[in-house]
Amino acid sequence: MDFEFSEDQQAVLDAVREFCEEELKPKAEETDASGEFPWENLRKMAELDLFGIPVSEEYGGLGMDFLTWAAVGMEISQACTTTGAVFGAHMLAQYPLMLFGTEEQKRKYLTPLATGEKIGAFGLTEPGAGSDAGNVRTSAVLQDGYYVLNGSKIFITNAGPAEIYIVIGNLRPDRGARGMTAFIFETGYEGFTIGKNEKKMAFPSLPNRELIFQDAKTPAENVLAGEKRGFRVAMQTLDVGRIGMGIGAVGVAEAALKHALSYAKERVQFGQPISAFQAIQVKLADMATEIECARLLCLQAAWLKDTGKPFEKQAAMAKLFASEVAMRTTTQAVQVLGGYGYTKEFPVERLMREAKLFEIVEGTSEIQRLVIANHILK
Ligand code: COS
Repeated sequence: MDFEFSEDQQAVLDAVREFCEEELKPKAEETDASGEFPWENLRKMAELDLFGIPVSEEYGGLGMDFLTWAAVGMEISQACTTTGAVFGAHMLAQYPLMLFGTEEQKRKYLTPLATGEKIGAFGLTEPGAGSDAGNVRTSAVLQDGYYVLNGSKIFITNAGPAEIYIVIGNLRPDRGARGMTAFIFETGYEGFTIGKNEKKMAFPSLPNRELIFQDAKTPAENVLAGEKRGFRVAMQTLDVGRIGMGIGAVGVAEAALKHALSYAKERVQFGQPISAFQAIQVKLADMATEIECARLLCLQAAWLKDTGKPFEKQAAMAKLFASEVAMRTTTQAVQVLGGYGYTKEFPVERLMREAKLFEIVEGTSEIQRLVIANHILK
């Protein structure tokens, strides 16, 4: 087994690390506090071709793999958690197009997403369809060459700034998952509007908004993967999305460990840096070990995907483990910083609030355990 990145992968990673150090990290606090979508960061990432890493060159991508995408995502998330979350959510719109898009859909929609010219979002969740993803009630009817949708979506990451949306509607709401169908929507389509933004525990600069469909029309050719295949589209999208959330969680955990390490080396108590005390060393060692395990699980899931092997179980494990590691690591980082860790002077309290998102979004820890159990009991 080879754990080395190839020369090409390493070259991308080196460029990304430099970009993160110079551009993202220095203004990560500002990006978080601003409440503004991080357009400037995203524009620079587009210049570096970071949005289309696993997309083939004919659709504007780099033609690389999900392993590189995952490793890059970890670097971005570690440097700026908000930008990392946008990067992860963007893939939820790209991936179903990569997997199911017709040639025309790929040219029209995948290309601007891969080049970073446009941001994407994925609309599945509804007030009554969260963990129960098969219960989508947004109705869809084919009329005069258009699908007409009525209903709403909630908590949609990137909604607002995004210009391309993959939306799961239902041709037969009475038949649950069996009627679900995926559609492509663009900003400005008749009857399609963006609703309220959620005020959250963390990530104020990351939009999580409602999508509202009131006789909203999308052309018939914008059906993705064919009628009544929407549940499969959603599940397969979430498989990759879970790797995306895993890498975001690893980034948050790594950022917390870095702050804990530097504080422990500087903070003097009882006449020596607290890093000299075994009580602190044990915490730091556990944090580092767990992060390494989470990172390897995420990279393994991405590698399995790249090699065409089943990766769904590993993706769920990666998301589950990495998000719980992020929660444990950030909690311990606050503990290492003590009273200062509880203040807003240091970023670890923010990281702890951010970590909680990953245990919930794109399938709660409980759902990941169900998915894993289904696989191992098969
Ligand atoms: N890839 C492809 N097909 C899949 C799949 C996957 N990962 N998971 C399920 N399917 C298919 C099954 O093969 C089955 O097909 P058939 O009807 O042809 O046999 C069908 O989908 C139904 O599968 P299953 O019975 O397992 O579905 P459930 O309704 O029991 O749902 C869970 C399973 C709970 C795992 C699913 O609803 C889920 O993942 N929920 C969480 C959703 C989520 O993450 N929400 C947050 C969204 S944030 S964007």
